[in-house]
Amino acid sequence: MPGGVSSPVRAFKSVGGQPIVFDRVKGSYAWDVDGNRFIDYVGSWGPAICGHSHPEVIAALQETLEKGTSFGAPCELENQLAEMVIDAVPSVEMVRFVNSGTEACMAVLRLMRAYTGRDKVIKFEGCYHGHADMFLVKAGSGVATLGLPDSPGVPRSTTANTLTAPYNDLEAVKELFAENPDAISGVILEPVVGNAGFITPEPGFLEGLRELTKENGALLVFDEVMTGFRISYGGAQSRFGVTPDLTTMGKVIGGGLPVGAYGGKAEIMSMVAPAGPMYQAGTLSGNPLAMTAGIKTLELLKQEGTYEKLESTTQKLISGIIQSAQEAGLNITGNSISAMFGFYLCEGPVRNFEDAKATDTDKFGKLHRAMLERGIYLAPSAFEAGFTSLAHSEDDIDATIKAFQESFALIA
Ligand code: HOZ
Repeated sequence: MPGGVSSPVRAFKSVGGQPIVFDRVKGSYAWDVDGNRFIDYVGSWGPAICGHSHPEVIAALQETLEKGTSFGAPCELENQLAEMVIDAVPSVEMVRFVNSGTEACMAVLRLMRAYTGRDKVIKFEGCYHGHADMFLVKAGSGVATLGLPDSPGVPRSTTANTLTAPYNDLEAVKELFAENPDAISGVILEPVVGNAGFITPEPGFLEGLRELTKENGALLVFDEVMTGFRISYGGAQSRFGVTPDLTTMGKVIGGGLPVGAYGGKAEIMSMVAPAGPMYQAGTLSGNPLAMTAGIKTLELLKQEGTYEKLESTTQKLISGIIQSAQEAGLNITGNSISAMFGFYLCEGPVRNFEDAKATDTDKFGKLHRAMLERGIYLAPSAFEAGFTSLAHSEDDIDATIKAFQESFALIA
């Protein structure tokens, strides 16, 4: 396997040392093959919002498993999950299930172009929308983590249609629209950035994009692969009160199994085959096991008080992290929303990817190692958000803050 892994960030290249090889996960914990236990803040990169291997999710999966692993035909479970997504996410009137966030973003891009008849797209520096050719321009996640220039193998003719702007910069977006009249299909963004660390939208940014796209006959697309059902039950669009035309999802809606989805206004989604001419298909799409895990996860999240609990757990954690770093005399800036958090070892503020790059990545590598030695598993990159879950207890958070205190003191 290239780099010994199935996805680049996992190789620990930017933090040094050897990757931890997991054996099993449960609740807020992961155990490695040597039997060491870690409090996990990666949560399988987002899906494990109810905690790993939740007993109700496992029981539901066992029941579905008895009926088979794949149908390759419509199943009732797809209808159930589709209804839940449509009820929860303001922009979604129709939804198509796929198998990953990358696939969802790849399809939504085709849909943006098909619907508008325009080829160009605006994305933001440091945002990551999966590994489709057109998105591998100033991308976040593994591309940022490994400091890679834009990937070889991506034709220049493809990325010529990808325009980029700094996050939180409405003026830059205005200029791109002015320079490319009637050519831009839409603007796609992570409404809260989780692939360049953790960057929140400034007041008016999302609203401004909504207005600008409308004025220019372009679509607004929220990539809620990370934020969907995490920032709130209805995602970032619900939390910030800005409704895009289209939305991509993944992670939480699969409850730990491979699922992605894209959805939006019925008029636009009706372009998708076989309702319309825009082609997109998939053998395992709508897979019964994946639908089951998604349905059960959303049912658990819908229970009263879940998001309040996630918010307070995460706030306690990030406050503890910031305080511990400051006590050690380190520069730090950090933030959390609901069950998502992040910090940068720099003075801040961090408004965009350029600011994020000021973080001390060498120090982060040392911190990562020190935390591992204390039984805490953080994302092995300074440019990935952290994730909490309903399973993270007060004791877990206290133990984590204590580990941060010791680790910051060590690296200061
Ligand atoms: N690109 C995802 C994180 N932003 C997944 C990384 C992984 O699974 O290794």
